[in-house]
Amino acid sequence: MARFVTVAAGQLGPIARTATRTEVVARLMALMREANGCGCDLIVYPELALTTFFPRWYFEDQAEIDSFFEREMPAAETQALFDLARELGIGFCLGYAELTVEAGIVRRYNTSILVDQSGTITLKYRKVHLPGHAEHEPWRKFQHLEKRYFEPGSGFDVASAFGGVMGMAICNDRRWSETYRVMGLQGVEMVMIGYNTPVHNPPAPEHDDLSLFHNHLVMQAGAYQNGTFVVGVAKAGLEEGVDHIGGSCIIGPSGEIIARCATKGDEIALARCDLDLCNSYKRTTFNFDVHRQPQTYGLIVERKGVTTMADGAAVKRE
Ligand code: CDT
Repeated sequence: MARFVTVAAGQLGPIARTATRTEVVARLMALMREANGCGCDLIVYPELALTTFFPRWYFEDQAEIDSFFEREMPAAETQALFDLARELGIGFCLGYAELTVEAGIVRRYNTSILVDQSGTITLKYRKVHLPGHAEHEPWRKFQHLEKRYFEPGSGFDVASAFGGVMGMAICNDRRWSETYRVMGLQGVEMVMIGYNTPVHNPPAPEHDDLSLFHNHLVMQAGAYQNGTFVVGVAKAGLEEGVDHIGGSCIIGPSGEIIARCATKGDEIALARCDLDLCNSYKRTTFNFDVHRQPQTYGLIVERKGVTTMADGAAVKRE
């Protein structure tokens, strides 16, 4: 019996700083209804999908920072999305800023959840690779303060859901091959990735013209090298003066893009994914059991940064 998941990439256009949660949830619900009308089982939304991408600003007032965070999921404003999912029988993957208290300590994560067709959270993921910087850097046209506002999560779990093995990553995670391989080693068949990617990267403006190419490059490689579908979903367009890439797409285990959004606004792209197409890759070229040589990969977990050999002595590269 073939295992099909019809999935929608639920791309969002810009969210203004003044937009309320209720207004944003109404946009998410409109996309959900459209996906449901097209026969989708699942819709994937972007990273931090409930607010504007606030790490672009340096804030000193913690209360102002915390206004972008959710203390409960669902909460009063997000309950309607869960209710609609249950009513329609459609699942969703949603990114948001999570504030939680663990052993009396306040923690803040950049989080994504997978919700099944009954409206139940089946998997939670907290972003591991937090890009940007922790201190205010006024020379930049805009900030990228994820290292200040969030702490890193701790793993890439997968869950059995929608008839397959499902996993999540968030934005910058998609650039790291380790992200996909850790889930690949757990047999992942669909990786859902929301993102907010400014076209301009202040420390490396020479990459700006390549930002859309790099977006597809890393997700297509991750899909092929692990024999998995990847669903990459942008919050796109000109948000509070900062232009963000679109390029939301669904990628098959061949590494090919099989569906993509055409605009930088609210839009769905969808594909009927036969999860058994993963098998051909997982059983041949990327049969990990047969071909991997983990005894030679020790440096990947032992060493964080680059160390070079200069004059026979190990030198850490800055
Ligand atoms: N949101 C996010 O992770 N954005 C980063 C921007 C990188 S430049 C600091 C990304 O990898 O797309």
